[in-house]
Amino acid sequence: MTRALILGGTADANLLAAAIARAGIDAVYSYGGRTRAPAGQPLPTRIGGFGGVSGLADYLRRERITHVVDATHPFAAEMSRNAIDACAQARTPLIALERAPWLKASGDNWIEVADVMSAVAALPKHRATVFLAIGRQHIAPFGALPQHAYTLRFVDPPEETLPLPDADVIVSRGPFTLDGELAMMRARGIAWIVARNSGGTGARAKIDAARELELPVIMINRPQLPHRAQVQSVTDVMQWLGHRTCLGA
Ligand code: 3Y8
Ligand code: NAP
Repeated sequence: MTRALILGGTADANLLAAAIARAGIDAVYSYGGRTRAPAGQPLPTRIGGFGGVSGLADYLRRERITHVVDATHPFAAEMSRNAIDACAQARTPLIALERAPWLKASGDNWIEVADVMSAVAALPKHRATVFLAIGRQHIAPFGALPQHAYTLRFVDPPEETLPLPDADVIVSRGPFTLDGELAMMRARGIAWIVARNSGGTGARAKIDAARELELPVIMINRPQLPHRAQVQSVTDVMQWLGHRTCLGA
């Protein structure tokens, strides 16, 4: 009898949860507890960490999970690595629902970097207006460049003072629209954008807006993950779970 654990927290995970609920498959949706009011799901939901690899392996055994789908974000590397190790320990089949990275199109002005520290190093030294579209967890390194006027975007309002003397926070959870991104960038005179190569559609609009406004994007590439089975569509996950969705579902 199938009982799936969905490691969620993304738009793709939400689409998968809807398909699983429609199919009547027994499953649990899991959030990491990063946001105050995560979107509701049509599945029983748990919120918070498992307690590392061993905590997740124990959870899989205790909850008699038969399949794990890692539908987390490409930058949720620790969760993804833990899932690989815990599923190996508990001998639970694992698959990742991984969306393709954004590819540079003609007209894009990208500076591709490996990590946040390299993104800081890629910014100009002279004062500039910079849109940091990388969330809240990795802001501190930009404190090395206090001369810039930063626009940040968080899901929830900041709880503590920011390590940046000139920073304004937009509180919004996305998905975002091209018109909205163009209007925001023009109104704020944004000259640089720092983004992660999340892929998917929920955060793509800022990349399209940057191309239209001919702005440079410092693009942080995804962390490397150990090998795991992965697919790029909800339909493929449903088939992996042993459920044939009607075509085009
Ligand atoms: C808690 C679940 C939906 C899903 C929305 C997607 C799209 C919008 C793009 C920008 C970039 C960023 C950030 C972002 C995107 C979707 C999707 C996606 C980027 C929620 C969610 C949770 C989170 C966690 C949050 C992180 C932060 C990252 C903001 C829910 C809304 C910047 C990633 O304040 C914090 O601590 C937030 C932390 C991890 C990255 C960071 O380091 O700050 N996502 N985002 C999940 C959990 O607890 O398990 O609250 O409902 C999900 C979504 N975020 O409803 O359609 O699917 O990718 N999320 C990045 O791309 O760099 C925003 O502003 O342009
Ligand atoms: P992370 O750094 O890879 O994970 C750190 C720890 O958080 C994990 O070891 C685990 O704790 C816990 N955790 C993370 N995701 C979890 C989940 N779905 N269910 C239960 N525990 C989880 O994770 P992150 O980058 O902060 O991402 C956290 C969540 O936000 C994920 O659901 C992810 O899909 C979503 N998200 C992240 C980004 C991003 O940019 N990183 C973007 C959009 C959405 P334990 O070790 O205690 O088990």
